[in-house]
Amino acid sequence: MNKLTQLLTLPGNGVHTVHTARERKEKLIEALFGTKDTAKARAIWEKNIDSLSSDRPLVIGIPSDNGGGIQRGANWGPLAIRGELLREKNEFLDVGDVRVIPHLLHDKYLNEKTIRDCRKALYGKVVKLPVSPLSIAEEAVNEIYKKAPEARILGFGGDHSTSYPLVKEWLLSRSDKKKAGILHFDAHTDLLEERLGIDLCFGTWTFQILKFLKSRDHLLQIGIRSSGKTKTHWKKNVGIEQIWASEVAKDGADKTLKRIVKHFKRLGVEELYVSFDIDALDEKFAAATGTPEKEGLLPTDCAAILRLLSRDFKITGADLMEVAPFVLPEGVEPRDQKSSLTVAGDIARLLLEILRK
Ligand SMILES: [Mn+2]
Repeated sequence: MNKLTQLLTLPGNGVHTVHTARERKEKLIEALFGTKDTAKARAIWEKNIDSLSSDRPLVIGIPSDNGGGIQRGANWGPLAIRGELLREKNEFLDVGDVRVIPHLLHDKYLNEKTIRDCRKALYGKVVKLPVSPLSIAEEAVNEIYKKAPEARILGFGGDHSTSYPLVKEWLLSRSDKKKAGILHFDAHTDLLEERLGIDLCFGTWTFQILKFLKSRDHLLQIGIRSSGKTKTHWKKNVGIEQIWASEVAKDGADKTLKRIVKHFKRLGVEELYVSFDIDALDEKFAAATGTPEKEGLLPTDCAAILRLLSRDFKITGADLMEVAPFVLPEGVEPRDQKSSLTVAGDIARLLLEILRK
């Protein structure tokens, strides 16, 4: 049996439910595979995975919000984003969702008995496969790069901790670390070393990814505006370059793009991974998320920057994180929640477009 079809499940099905969201799941399966029949869809999906290649971008969902901590709900992101994405025809292969046990985060936090019990529950027998969402994602993405080293993967989260396995495996699979850079869109730095004793969560994943980089300046953050520390602190003490949202508002997309290009070119970077936390956008466009923030980036600026960036760099990996479709923050109209999902769909389409180049 293919390892991937054990680790993953049908697109949109990674959140284990019996009846909840059944219609949405069925709709997605029908849109992707042309049938409502799960057995038939599964056969097509397994065949797709067997013949996996790098001729078109791959989509993977990691529907886990167990690494979140303010307002959960991003576990429904992969299902909702795909629903928006499929409103228009798109060229990608959907490899499915990581199978999520919602109480787990990473296998390193578990004892042997729990791992054994969960293996039985997930795989029907005790097999040597991971059981926590981040561990399953690491193994699945690693397997994809083994099968298709040139694969361009677009991951849908999940809280932002689900970027950790995607970015880590992307970096580990690059032969020349000097040429690999990360552009990280976010309102927050996610640069804590640990949060309440946990080293892999939405607030720490970026810090934990730094050790896999050639050097810390190979990661550039954009959209930052909600940080207890100043920009100078992050640069001086942590070695991270940032472009805050206020600078983008002042300088505009063109000048910002030039800064980004200059930063990466100086380092000899040729290839980029784009991690996009939806809260990088202003809360007017991204209300349906755990920590919406005012005075953020405009979707038009992000689109201009990313499209032009893909002329100068190969963009070979990307993700869209923290989309929480059912979350309605105080003071937000249900109408705006819906439009924020439309924006998330636009960003997903944009990321696919730049991966396709
Ligand atoms: Mn984040």
